[in-house]
Amino acid sequence: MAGSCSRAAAVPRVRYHLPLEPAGTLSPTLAHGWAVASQDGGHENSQLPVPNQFFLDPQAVIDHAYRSIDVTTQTAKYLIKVYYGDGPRRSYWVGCSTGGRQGMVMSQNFPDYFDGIVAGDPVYDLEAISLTEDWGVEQIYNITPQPVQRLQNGSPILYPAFPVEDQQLFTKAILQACDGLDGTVDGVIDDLPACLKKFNPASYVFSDTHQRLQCTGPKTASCVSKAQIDAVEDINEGPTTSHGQTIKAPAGAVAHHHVDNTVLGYQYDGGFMAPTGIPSRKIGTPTTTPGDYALGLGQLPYIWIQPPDPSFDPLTFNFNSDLDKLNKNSVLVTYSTSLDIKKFTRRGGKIIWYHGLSDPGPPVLGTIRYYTEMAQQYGGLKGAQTFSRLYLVPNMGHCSGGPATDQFDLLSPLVSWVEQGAEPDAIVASGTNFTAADHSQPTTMPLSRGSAICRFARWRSRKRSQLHMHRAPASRISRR
Ligand SMILES: [Ca+2]
Repeated sequence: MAGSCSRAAAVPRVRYHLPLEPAGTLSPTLAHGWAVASQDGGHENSQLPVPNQFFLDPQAVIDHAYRSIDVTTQTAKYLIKVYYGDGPRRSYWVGCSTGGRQGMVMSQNFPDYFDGIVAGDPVYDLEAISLTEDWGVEQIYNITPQPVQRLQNGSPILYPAFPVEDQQLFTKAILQACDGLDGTVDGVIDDLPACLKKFNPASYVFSDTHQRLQCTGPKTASCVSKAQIDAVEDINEGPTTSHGQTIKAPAGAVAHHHVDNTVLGYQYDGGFMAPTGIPSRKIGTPTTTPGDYALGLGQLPYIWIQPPDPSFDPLTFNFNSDLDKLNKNSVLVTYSTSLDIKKFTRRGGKIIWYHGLSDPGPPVLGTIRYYTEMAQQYGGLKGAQTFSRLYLVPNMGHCSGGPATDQFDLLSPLVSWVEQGAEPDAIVASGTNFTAADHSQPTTMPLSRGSAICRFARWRSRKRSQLHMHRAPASRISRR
């Protein structure tokens, strides 16, 4: 993932109407006439024996944190000036994942480089996200039947803990409970706040079979075990000590004017247990290890425990006794978790975040928390919306994927906002990944759909997994 999603775009003078393209991809492309630059974060994983090995090189960490973006941006602007005889009048950043984090770095630390920024599914606190991912995989590992199978490289196969039939049962339950709450049974939960008040996997009773999702006796094909539900609930809640105390990722506590660094869990959503949700990163498949094993888990031994110990098995990280080993200061975190973007906003900068509600990597609640706390610095949501937006995409996985309307263009509305003052509202989106298998009662809904993604309104934090969203007016949504 390192650097692979990052994109920098600098625009000389010309604007074009852009076709819809998948979220998180380079949009628009060179074919649309933009001057575009992209970079690799300062290293190529393919050239390293172990991808996370670059974390052992302090300069490589700085390059990955911010310097590669700085140098690339300056170089791109220089080349534009040389080629066109004049520098760009406007410059824009579009990125997802690491690219989303880098967009936030630009708003906080290089506020005069870009006029507009699109930051998707940002991994803005890598240490916290690494701990969330490690915690999640440990929950699945702990219920995997022994002996745990391993690939030749030692990576574990955890799929037997939660096979696809059980994943589908869980998805059936949450969709049966929540899909229709928004008025349309279509496999998408558009009213997640209402869903979260209603859906409790441990007590859910299927309306068609009148059986519980959680087995009341031995495990059968029509229920999932208490151990499986407990694991899912722990993944939802996020890391805690054995006394139930939440955990803070310490590197985030030294950033300038930093966001709350409590480590978060994953929101229940329609795509939570879809293949692109939790299964892709915490469970894996019969032949592949969970995706997080090479991502957040793989980072722990190289950067998040100090001193680094490449031989450390991240599945043995103890959320009680190992907390004092955590890295307390890393530019990877301190350069992207500041709430202070005043220099960016004072010169008219606009920033749009988006995040998949079923992202199994960086928890969507982290982006919501950042946005909410950032807004508090600017007079609340109303003040923040003079220069920013946050869009939450139901069912969408990390940057794209899942039974979701994951194809949309946020750059065009951003450009219109920066250059014409046209404030963005509901965004038209489409998707083609809808399948009957993700739905409790197969309907005649088409597999390709259009919808709208909505402006975020507010988050109530009585519980870590509660949120509220502004819903777009129905008249603006055209389903097809
Ligand atoms: Ca629905």
